[in-house]
Amino acid sequence: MAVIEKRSRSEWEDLDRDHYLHPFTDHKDLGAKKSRIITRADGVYIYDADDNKILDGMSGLWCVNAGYGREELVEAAANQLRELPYYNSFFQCAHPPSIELSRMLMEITQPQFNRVFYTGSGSESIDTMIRMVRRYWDLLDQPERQFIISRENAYHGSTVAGASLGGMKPMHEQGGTLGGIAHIEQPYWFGSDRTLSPDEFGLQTARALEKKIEELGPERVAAFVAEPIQGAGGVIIPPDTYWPEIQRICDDYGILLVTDEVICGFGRLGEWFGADYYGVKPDLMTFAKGVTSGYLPLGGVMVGDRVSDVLIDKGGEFYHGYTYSGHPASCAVAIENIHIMQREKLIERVRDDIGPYLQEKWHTLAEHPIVGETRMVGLMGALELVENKETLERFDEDIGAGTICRDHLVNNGLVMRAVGESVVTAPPLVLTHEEADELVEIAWKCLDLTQQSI
Ligand code: PXG
Repeated sequence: MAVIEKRSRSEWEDLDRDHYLHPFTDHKDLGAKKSRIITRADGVYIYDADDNKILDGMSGLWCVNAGYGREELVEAAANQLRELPYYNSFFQCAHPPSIELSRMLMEITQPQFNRVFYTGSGSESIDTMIRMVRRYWDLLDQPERQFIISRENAYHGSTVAGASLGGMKPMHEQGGTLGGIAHIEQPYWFGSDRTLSPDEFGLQTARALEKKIEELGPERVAAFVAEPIQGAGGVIIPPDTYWPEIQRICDDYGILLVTDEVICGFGRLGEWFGADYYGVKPDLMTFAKGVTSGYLPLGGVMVGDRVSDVLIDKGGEFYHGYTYSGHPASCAVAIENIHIMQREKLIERVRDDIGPYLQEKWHTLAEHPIVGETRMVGLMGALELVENKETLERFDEDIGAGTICRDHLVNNGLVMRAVGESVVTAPPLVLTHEEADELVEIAWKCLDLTQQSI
């Protein structure tokens, strides 16, 4: 059965260092420190090559929503690979898994969504969405509507289009960016000077969209794209006033509203999608990650009637698609993953049970001397590390407080992610109460260790 050699931890580390270029990694640094080799996983736990058991407070990379060790998903993939491992959906072909998944997605999305385009990842979904948005306005004889507005510190993937649309400056500086993209301020109240109330700040940052539209010229703006809650940017939860005002502005100017649901979709916030949580009505939604709980790669774009009607009625052939658009095994896994979420009521569980439970525990961390703020919606949260709890003054960036804390966490059996001076979490939706207790206990202990080591 085994197709992979058995090797010692140090053999894996050496081969890894010598041959494998990792995503978002400084390889000189990695060569000195070596990778943590993860060998297996079950439930909410991962295990490394020394068999250390680690609670995965990040669901892999915000994706293993249904948890590890799901035989149903393994079976779904294996059965489909036996039946039909691959066929494309170009040239008037389709197969049952991709069609059935499309039908199911209609059921769990808002009523304006009746069609879906598949991709292999979140980045490809973003590229697809950008091409669709621009094509839509072309077909409406408004080709000058090219500008897509997104936000500073947003993350929308790392293809050229994804990196350009995202608001991560260090990414813009590597490899160049696309034109026709503009960024506005993010609704990050804690990161502001906090002279406004969160509600006032929410309105002000939403109105930055209106300002930007006016500055660019309303006739040149195609769409606004945003994560309902920014994930990789540090779990930036917008004030309650933010999204209703964004919806109003998009409606007033007639521009398309796109929510990037790559992290917020598939139950993370206790609703199927982030747009449902915030009560907004997007024209398009990009998704990936949680659609298969990460077991196989799959992404896509939900295309609302407003856009699909124009693309279909006026557009003719759309020259766009990927070899793995609607891959049969990925779609079969997605179907079973959605069944699991429905059968086990995972969304209701996040909304009414484990979500409120973990949130309450998480907020107890706000009492720690180096924590300035805790925040969490559904099972997606952050805490802000501060040097001075009274003034909320942050640690000097050069200290790397977030990374120090993250290293203590993983050495003590918990994965969370450092984003600057904050630490973020997004555990699997199957987290139990006991596991939530464990997560918060380890977090407290590691905040102590961080305080001592700074
Ligand atoms: N949009 C959003 C909102 C994302 O979070 C993408 C698009 C791109 O998806 P792909 O599948 O192309 O990676 C993402 C991905 C992190 C981290 O460190 C976050 C992501 C990817 C890798 C690392 O938080 N999000």
